[in-house]
Amino acid sequence: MGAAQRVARLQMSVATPQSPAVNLKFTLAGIFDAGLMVNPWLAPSFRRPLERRISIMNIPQPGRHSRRDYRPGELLVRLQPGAGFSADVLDQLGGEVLHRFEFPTANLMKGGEMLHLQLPKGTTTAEAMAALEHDPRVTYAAPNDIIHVDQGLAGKTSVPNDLDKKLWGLQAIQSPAAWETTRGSRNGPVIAVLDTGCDVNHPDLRDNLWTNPKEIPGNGLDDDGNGVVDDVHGFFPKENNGNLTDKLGHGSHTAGTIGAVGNNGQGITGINWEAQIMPIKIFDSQGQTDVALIARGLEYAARHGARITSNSWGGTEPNPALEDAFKSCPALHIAACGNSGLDTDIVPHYPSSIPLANMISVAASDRRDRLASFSNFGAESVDLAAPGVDIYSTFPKGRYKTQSGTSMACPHVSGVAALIATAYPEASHEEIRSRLLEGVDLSPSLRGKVASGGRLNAAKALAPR
Ligand SMILES: [Ca+2]
Ligand SMILES: [Ca+2]
Ligand SMILES: [Ca+2]
Repeated sequence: MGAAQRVARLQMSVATPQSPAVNLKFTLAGIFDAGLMVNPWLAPSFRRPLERRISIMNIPQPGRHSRRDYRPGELLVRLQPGAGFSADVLDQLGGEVLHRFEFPTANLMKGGEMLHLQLPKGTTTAEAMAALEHDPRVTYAAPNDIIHVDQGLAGKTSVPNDLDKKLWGLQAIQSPAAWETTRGSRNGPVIAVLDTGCDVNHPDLRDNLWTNPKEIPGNGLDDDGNGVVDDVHGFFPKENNGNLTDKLGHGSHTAGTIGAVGNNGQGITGINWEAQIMPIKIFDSQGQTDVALIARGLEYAARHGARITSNSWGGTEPNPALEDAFKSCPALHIAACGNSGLDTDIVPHYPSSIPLANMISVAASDRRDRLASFSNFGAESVDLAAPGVDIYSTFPKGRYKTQSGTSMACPHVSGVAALIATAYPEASHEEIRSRLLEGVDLSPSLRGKVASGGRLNAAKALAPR
């Protein structure tokens, strides 16, 4: 079965805390829903998932999945180095170039160009892939996988009176001690959050958003000439504008953990009291994205100086264009490792399993520093754990909400990475990585499950060395 014939099947769900019995059920459902052919103890070559599956990293909810496909009639093509833009290839296929990726770094330029193509009517993606499979001018031709967000069940809806108790994750990672070194900065690192958007008017978020200084809001014009209309605080690649409306809430929640405004007398504080969060709305308001939109988002992040990207989503099927886009964005990438309860050393998960020096994969832990029952793990492919159970954070329309998932663990690490980059602006990716991984609190439950054997500790990560 060729890649083009594989069925794309993608979902996202928002989690609610579950009893162990329910969690087991969800884990099993996740395995079956992931389409694994055989049990996970067989050799890797027999373990290939039948279906593409990309989900926002909350706990999977059975029965909420929607069957998806790649975008019909579209193609992501990487040309061979030196081929340049090959008119021949396009002449052969027909169709048009929807986007020619231009990352500011040399990575893609070392290879040939990466193009997003619309094929002519009557030509299927599978036919085009077959035609290019052995073409010497082409490195790969990949389908533009659709990724679907499924909101799933809501978390706890009650807003507690004692917010400090709800923010157990920030206490567990010793944020108060870390804040003696730095509380973040509005001139600090730009943190791109690739997610469902952001409530840019939320009183606990609006002051901590990155701002494009030369873009005038709401005039329908691209004032700064970067090719995107009204991109004041971030980017919505589907519409090529700055509309970040977050109907699903997932992106507002992850942004709040990284950098809800601290010490402003309301709501919560993020790990960064002050921050520059750049929401990149890769998922549209119907909960869909695809590899081309994700790559556009990473291209934007790279071109606008993002130091860190936070990725609370993923799937099990590799796509060469997705890997290229992460390679070509020079930021430090933090990614959730997934919620299927699986070993990603055996069943890789993307983007978290992309083998890059600047990729950090995050599992979820609970209040007792145990691996969360839903969390993926991997002694080699997952770097560390962070709080991901019952995480309280910002939600659209000025609200707050408790949610669980590796989606919630990932922004804890992104937030601490931002604190490190604020306190030590010259720190390399390698230094930030080693501070994060060597600074964990070791936990017996996490030994052999994540490479560092421990759970994030902000204070240790920031300690002078
Ligand atoms: Ca613009
Ligand atoms: Ca404008
Ligand atoms: Ca606040």
